[in-house]
Amino acid sequence: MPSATPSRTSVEIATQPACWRQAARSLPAHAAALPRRGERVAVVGCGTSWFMAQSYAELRESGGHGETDAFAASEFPAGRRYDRILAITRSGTTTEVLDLLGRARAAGVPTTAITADPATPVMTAADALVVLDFADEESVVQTRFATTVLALLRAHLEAEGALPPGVRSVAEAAQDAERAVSEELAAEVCGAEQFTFLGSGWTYGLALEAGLKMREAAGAWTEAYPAMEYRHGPISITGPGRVTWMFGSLPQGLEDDVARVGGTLVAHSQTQTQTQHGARAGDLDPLADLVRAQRLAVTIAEARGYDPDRPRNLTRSVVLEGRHA
Ligand code: F1P
Repeated sequence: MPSATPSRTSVEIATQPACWRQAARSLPAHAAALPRRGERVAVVGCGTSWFMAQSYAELRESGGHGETDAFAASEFPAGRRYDRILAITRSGTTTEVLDLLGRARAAGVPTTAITADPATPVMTAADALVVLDFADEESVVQTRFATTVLALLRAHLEAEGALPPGVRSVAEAAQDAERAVSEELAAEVCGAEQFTFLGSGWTYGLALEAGLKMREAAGAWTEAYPAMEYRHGPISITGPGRVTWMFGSLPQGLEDDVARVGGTLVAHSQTQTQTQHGARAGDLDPLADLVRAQRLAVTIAEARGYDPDRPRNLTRSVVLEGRHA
């Protein structure tokens, strides 16, 4: 049963529309530290921050701002040369990120870090910094910091005059998020046994993050795939009492495929054909849709008797002993 006092996680989730607007307003103060048009950029992070890195990399490259790759900080390919490495780390203490920034400095590659906490080692490890302390969280499980980073980066692409086709402004996304923080979640979804999250392009990172959130906060059985990969095997998991959740435009035929195997489909955007005819009333920006998945994670955690503020097996950041001062 949900407790009378809402969890810190729930409270922080509800502040996302305001955080995204504040991030967009703060852009002029941060723009000089962010990747320039044409730069070849690697975006890195761990966990949630890695998934935000993936979403941004897709948005940036498909918006025509330059080649952009995303890596888990621990998997950065040593031989690659980039014009800039952009690191995302809420805590500013994650060992793999700090190690990578150290190696980049030694190799003379410019680095920028986006963090929530200015009193941490990342402040000296990176060449340029973006501090989004207003979006920091008490919650161990990341929600608003991650989406606020993406809102800032999205606002930056928007300010440079090119978001990929079909991607809305941050102002519109924030408006959608107002709905996402308050609209009721369907009982059928809250009671499901398994969840497969799908995305395509920049929304694939959101699907990965939704899956991680549900595992971290609720210990839920989740999977995440690129939307077109789903029919190449993963659909075998779907069935009655199981959910398939699409972030962004629904590929043709997917609705029928999920129905055929008896699964429950969650999709808050139009199909790809409908996209060509403009947005449909009721569509939700995919980043706002992630807010719904965060809320679902809290709902399921509480239903299972877990405290979303004290996730199992998790700490605010992973600091590996003996690896970094
Ligand atoms: C990254 C991170 C979190 C994860 C966990 C451990 O933290 O992997 O995404 O939920 O709490 O740390 P950070 O580098 O963004 O602080």
